[in-house]
Amino acid sequence: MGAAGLAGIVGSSFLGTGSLFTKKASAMDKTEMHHALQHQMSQGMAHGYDPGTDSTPGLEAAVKALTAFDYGTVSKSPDGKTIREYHIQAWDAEVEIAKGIKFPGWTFNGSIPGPTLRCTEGDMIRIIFGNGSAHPHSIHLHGIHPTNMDGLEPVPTGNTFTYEFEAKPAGLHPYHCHVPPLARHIHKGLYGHMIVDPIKPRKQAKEFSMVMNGFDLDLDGENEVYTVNGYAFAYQSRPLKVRIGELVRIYISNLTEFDPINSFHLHANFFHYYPTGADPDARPFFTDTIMQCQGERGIIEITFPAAGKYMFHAHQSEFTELGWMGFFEVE
Ligand SMILES: [Cu+2]
Repeated sequence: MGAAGLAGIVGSSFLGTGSLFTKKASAMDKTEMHHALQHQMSQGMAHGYDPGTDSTPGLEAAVKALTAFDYGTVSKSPDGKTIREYHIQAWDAEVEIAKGIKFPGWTFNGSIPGPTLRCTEGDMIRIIFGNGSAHPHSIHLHGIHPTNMDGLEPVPTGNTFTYEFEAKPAGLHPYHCHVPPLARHIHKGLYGHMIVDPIKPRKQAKEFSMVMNGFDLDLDGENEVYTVNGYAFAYQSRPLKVRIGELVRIYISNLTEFDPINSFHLHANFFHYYPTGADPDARPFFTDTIMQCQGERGIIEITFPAAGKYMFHAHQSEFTELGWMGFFEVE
């Protein structure tokens, strides 16, 4: 489809003046967009960042997604178990994925990624799912549960379905729509995190949730923009502020469609990595780079030895230049 396809399909979603994407959408092709994103990255690297001036809705959403944990509405069952009830709606929405670029998404609760559900191993989970999208969808959760709660059954437009199961095992589990064609339903934005805390709590830490993803704007089966939590260079504009010596824990997954892997690389430091996080006593990897296939996830634990700005990004250089890069600011 090339340039004509991009202009036709994406054209209406460029925002216009005030951004790097000031050219008329009809005149912009994929090469130009790549150059604009690369320019944005190099500007940020050369001149630092200015948290005061950049506050688009997309950026704010990506910052919020780092620490927005939905514990549900809590009640107790007659036998004393904790019941957590969550409400998730699917609807179609344009979401801002980079400065000046909007994506015609299919969303859970209006954002890409959807909400980060959080609970403790053994809790009784109830997810009331309503489909307000124009297409049939479902919620397929990773984890151990009955097969009739596995989210393979499409929920038609206007219908609801209640998923009920016990949360297990501990760890980080992705959820996503499982209606065919799968690549399309997932890539449009229907995915998110469920964190199942172990019964014996992990060590106290400053915690962040990061979903690595990509956006194919011209529907050619390749991503044009890569992000964490849905907005290109979000944490270049807003570095993650942490303290020297503080334990930093990151729940990170790869829900990038169309590329076989994604990765996380940290500069000037090493971290511990627990794949899936299901065994809190597992011996972690000690490294500065991990990679994940689509659907893989894990828990990263970092402590920073000294003050400074520590860059982190995908180690695929292309992803880095197209939006997947940020900083920890250690004070
Ligand atoms: Cu779907």
